[in-house]
Amino acid sequence: MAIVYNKVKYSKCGGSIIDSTHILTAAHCVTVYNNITKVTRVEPASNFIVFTGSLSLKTANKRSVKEVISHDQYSGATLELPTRKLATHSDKSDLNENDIAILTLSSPMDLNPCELPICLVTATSSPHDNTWCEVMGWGVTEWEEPKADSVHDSMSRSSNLQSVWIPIVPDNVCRSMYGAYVRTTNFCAGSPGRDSCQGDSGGPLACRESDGKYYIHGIVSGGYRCGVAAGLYTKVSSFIPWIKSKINL
Ligand code: 4AZ
Repeated sequence: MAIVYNKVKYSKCGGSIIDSTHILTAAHCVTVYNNITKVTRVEPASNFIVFTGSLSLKTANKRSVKEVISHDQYSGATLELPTRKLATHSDKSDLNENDIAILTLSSPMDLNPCELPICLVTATSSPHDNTWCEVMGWGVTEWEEPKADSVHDSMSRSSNLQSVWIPIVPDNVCRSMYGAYVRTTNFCAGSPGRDSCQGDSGGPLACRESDGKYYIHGIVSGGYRCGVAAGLYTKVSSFIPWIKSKINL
């Protein structure tokens, strides 16, 4: 588990250590969307610091980033659509397609017991409906209306890692909440009161498999507010070929 800190926006996202030099996160954590030009731009590596190796932000190791690899089909544009809402609500929420990115660290970690990689799922392993998985992050514990420039630093956020077990929501139920934004490459998880929230984006939804190991099935992507419905997650199994095309695992 890692924190992806943007020192230009003063915003924080989660990330997952997948090997000694790579952090898996969300594309919306590493891109800026210009609603005038309608262009999504990947931010420079120098904007980011990755924190690892500690449950507390205060004692974490800080690492610089050499390269930002964001999915080139990431549709940041969906962030601005009027349909950005829960199907049954009129308010807006974050709904992104191909919301996945990889950060390459400037130098490798030595993979001590506090900085171990999480197992990646295989391309054919979908999360199982109604099973429970763990989502974690340093995000807020209560929804706050986003500020104009999406700077979240003044929000009440935890300096210690938080986690909660949440259920994988079947696609038909997810679709009744988020409509056409539910693709084959994302899924819903969570229930009222059990959810991720702002600042958790990019972090892992990890499921314990029958071998006793934790596998990353989801990346926190967005959803309608926090704790009222389910959240939306990037389905990691859909992006295994993409990940392998970008880095040697
Ligand atoms: C966000 O804005 C966000 N309840 C993350 C997760 C969820 C909603 C919003 C899911 O980063």
